[in-house]
Amino acid sequence: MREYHVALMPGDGIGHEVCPEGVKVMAAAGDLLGFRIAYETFDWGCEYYLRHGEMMPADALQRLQPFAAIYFGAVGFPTVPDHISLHGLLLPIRQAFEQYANVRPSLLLPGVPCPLRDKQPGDIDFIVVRENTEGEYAGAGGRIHRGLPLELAVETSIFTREGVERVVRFAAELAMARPRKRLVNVTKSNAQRHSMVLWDEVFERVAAEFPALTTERVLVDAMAARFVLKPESLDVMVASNLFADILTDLGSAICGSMGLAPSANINPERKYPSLFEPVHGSAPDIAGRGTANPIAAIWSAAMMLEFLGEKPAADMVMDAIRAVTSAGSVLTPDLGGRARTSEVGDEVVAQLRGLVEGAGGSIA
Ligand code: GGG
Repeated sequence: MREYHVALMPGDGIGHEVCPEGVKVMAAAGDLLGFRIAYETFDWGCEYYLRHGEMMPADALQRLQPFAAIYFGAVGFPTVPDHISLHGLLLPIRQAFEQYANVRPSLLLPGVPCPLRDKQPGDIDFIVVRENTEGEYAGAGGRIHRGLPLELAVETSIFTREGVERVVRFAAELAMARPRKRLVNVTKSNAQRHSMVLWDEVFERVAAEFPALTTERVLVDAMAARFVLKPESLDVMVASNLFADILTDLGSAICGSMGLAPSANINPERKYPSLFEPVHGSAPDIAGRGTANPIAAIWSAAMMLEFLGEKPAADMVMDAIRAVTSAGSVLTPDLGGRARTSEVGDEVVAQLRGLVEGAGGSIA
């Protein structure tokens, strides 16, 4: 039997509620399709920080390095400043493990009410590739004269030629693998005349290597409007760390819920483990109630299965998710339902089993 070793990091808040559902679904897929995932769980996050004064131990990266992948929940806790938790846990992992391509799909699933008028399932089907190791999240800067009237803070965005080139190439290859083969470069190079002009130049040079691609350059503000006005025109986009983070929250909103947005933080060279997590945060307002939508985490698990080489299982999990949203009878409150987090996970598993039985027991 094929076996994969995965680091399980639920993190904070609803991470503890949605990750078990992803684990449950992956176990069921493994039983049906002949693979097994062995987990080691790490309790790093804000509660660890409150006990130890650090979000994860000093040797965390060495301990994570041997795993095939990392399955992550969420980070953030009301009594820990967000910049401490994000810069203490997720960002060091993304940066040290060169997870430079953050793949964030937006798909309008069947049965999910769309806040945009007249949109049908499939009308929204795009992927944002977010530069994930530098840009506005590089962490370069500082504060001086704290508390004084002349207090000053500097936060410098870092854009390197190599950093831009590798993420644009990844996005171009991803777009080439999709039927429409369309790639939009999203920047703000009219205002940011140094870093984003470099980005645009690199984009043009890399895109020229892919003559079959249709490319476009759109400013990020115009792209925000296009998400709402014409999302069906979008296929693959590539954008900086901050711009893509903002756009993808909008992407999940137009697809009906933050609870439906998955992501993969990929090190394409596979030199380091990649990390899979829902886009949503720890949601302290609903944490502990058992009502968080686990679909984003389950979909992120499907992305992990595909990355591990289990594409039939990944496809089957996606079909099961579609069956659950389409039926509409077991949905969490964010989608207008009354189901609990674990009931949605159980329903995805039931649909998985149904799909295999429907195929006469042989999907591989
Ligand atoms: N599961 C993702 C998560 O916890 N996100 C919290 C957050 O603030 N993320 C910012 C980011 O992804 O850069």
